[in-house]
Amino acid sequence: MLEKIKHEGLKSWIEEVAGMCQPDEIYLCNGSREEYETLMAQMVDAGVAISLKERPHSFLFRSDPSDVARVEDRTYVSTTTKDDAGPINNWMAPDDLKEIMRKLYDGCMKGRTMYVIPFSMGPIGSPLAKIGIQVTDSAYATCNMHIMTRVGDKVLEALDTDGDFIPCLHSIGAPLEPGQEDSDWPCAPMEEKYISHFPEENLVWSYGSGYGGNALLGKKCLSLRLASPIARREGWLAEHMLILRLTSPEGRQYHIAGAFPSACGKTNLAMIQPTIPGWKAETIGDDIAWMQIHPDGRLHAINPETGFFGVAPGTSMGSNPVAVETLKENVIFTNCALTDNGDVWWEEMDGAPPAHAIDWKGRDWTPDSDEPAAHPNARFTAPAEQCPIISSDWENPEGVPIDIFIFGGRRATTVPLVHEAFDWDHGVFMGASASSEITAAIIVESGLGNVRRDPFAMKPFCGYNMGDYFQHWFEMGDKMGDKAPRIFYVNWFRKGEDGRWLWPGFGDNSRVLKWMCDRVDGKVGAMETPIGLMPEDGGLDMSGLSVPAEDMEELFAVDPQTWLAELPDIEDYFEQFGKHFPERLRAQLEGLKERLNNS
Ligand code: SAT
Ligand code: MN
Repeated sequence: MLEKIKHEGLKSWIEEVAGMCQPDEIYLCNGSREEYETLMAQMVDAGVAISLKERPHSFLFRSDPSDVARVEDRTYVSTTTKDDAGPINNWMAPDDLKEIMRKLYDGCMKGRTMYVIPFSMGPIGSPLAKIGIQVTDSAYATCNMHIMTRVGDKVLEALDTDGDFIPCLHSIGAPLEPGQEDSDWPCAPMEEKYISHFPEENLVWSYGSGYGGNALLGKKCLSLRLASPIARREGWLAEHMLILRLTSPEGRQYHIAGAFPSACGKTNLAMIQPTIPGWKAETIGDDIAWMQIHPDGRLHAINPETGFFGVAPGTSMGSNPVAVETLKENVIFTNCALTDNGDVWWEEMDGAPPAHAIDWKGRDWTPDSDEPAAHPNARFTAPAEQCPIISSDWENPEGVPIDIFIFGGRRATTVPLVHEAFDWDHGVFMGASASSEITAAIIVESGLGNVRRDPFAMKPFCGYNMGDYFQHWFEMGDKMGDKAPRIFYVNWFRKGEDGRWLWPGFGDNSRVLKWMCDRVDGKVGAMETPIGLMPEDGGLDMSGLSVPAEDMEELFAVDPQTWLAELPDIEDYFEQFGKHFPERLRAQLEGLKERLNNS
């Protein structure tokens, strides 16, 4: 099986891992459709996957109830010194962490097959692409990798005999004794889960979880936690951002990259259907952007992935018709509910809830049940090429030139619908001080709904000291000068005192995007406020939409006292970066304080 591998370094790494994990068999993936179908058929036969009668080539999986999201407490950035990982990453020295994990890996694949997955993040041959090799004992992870990355022989060819690759070792951590019956979603207990990154040697070791970001190692592990320090060294950006193209009625194209924390609507925005006449949107990516300064001086972005791993609950014709279309076939669903006619269901799907379903835990469910039928972080894994508005340039190895950066999060109060940075440095401050209410996409101690700082939506994904990351952003701006993208901050989630959303969101967010495009072209003015530039009265195109005047006022309200009250929290947050904290960021904080005090 491994004869196909001509790369000695790769072969010896696989042999070393196999010696440690002791799988019954080793299988080298070729990335073919047939391979995917064979693996799926095996999982259906084993009762682990449910083939959906109502959706061609689509399958439902139910995870163990303990394995439903990324586990930030169990995620490590392991550098020689703690200082290099910085204050907001979990840290352990590489030798110590490896010693613990080697014991766990010892014999962990007994009774199982070890899949070897050669994959490329980014179009093979793109100057930005990176090759990884994931080894895993999960057929589920293997099938997901087929959708999310470019898997197969082409990758081995590109690697040739001596190319660079990033080794990514994954085990669910559940060896099988002879005769032992397997469970539907084997995984290790929480205290044995480790999602470990060794940026100094570009290595990922993940153990104990079969879920998404913990198991599909090309995604957060390689493309963000390892890629971010590589990007810093090499002078580019690896970001937790969607990429989309907007085309105006005049045919002018704008490219937008937006950073939002997990489960804050990145996929919805990436697939936006503008409600303003004549404007067209195309999707390029919904989660990760790799961006390099092009010879033309502008920042060009590629989406390193080939699929969408999106949150299912809330996805509907109202919120994201493009996703609904994308999900018609060839989809892997995880932790959704199963209807009696053999389809998936989740909360806020179109139409009435089913009278009966099987919930994500495999129990009978009716609309009277106390718990939701789908887990709030239930996911779909769908091929990007199935997206009806995927851009013809989504695999362009040169990427697309970014005009606009958007930062944002979920905030019920305080933060207005949109404001623009005065300049690049101020934009870096906006990204660095970004905050959001906690969503179900992560397991953290503080619980849902609490506000936390999530700089650049990279808190869980930055593979080095975040203070240095801020500095890197300043330096990228210096290099780009007046060719740098403009920076904006949005909050689609502001609520009235009665708890209602003030802004309709979804397709109507195009009104805000249009204002940004008009700003880029110098077509509209802006009002100066202490926190940034905001639309002038009537600056936002509201044609065909009626939002009560009081709501509009509240959406754009900036209360200096509320902002001043938030500054100590931002200051405390910044404090922890110590000598890594850039002076330029402190100057921004002082500037904001002064403007608020003078207003
Ligand atoms: O589980 S993932 O990390 O892949 C998705 C997310 O939280 O953004
Ligand atoms: Mn994400």
